[in-house]
Amino acid sequence: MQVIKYVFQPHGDDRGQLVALEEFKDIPFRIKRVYYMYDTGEDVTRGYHAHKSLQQILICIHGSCKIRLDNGKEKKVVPLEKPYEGLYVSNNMWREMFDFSSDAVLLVLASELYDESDYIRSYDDFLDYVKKISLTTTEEV
Ligand code: T46
Repeated sequence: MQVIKYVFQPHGDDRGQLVALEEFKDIPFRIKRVYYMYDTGEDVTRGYHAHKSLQQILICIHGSCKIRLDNGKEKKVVPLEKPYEGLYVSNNMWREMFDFSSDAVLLVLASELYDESDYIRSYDDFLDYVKKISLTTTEEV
């Protein structure tokens, strides 16, 4: 599994740091939605789902957390601990966010508006879905 982590270029000067993100330039999709989570309990795990279409960039702009990515065949844990790093999370990828520091703020840039029908919330359904997709793709080749 290929993990895509963007390292953004901060505009730093003696006042501090500023990171600017533009769609199709720094972010590989049109940004239709932004949300963030904070005050996450340190023993809490969020996520436990995949998306059929949604692409996202996750940036831990304060504190730290970890993201578990799972494509149905392979799992990887990616730490996010720098405000200038963004993790690309594609569609068809199971994700779990955990190990939040008490001061963590996890910002998410999303390619689509909120749509509950895009979620796959059962892990068994996710495994069936990715299996079906890979069969369809193989047949098309
Ligand atoms: C994802 C990970 C990284 C909304 O009303 N609008 C929104 O845009 C979002 C994201 C959530 N909500 C509501 C739906 C739930 O009642 O906020 C509540 C918490 O959402 P959820 O339980 O889906 O949160 P997470 O942390 O499990 O997952 C979220 C995103 O939903 C998901 O797309 O990839 O963060």
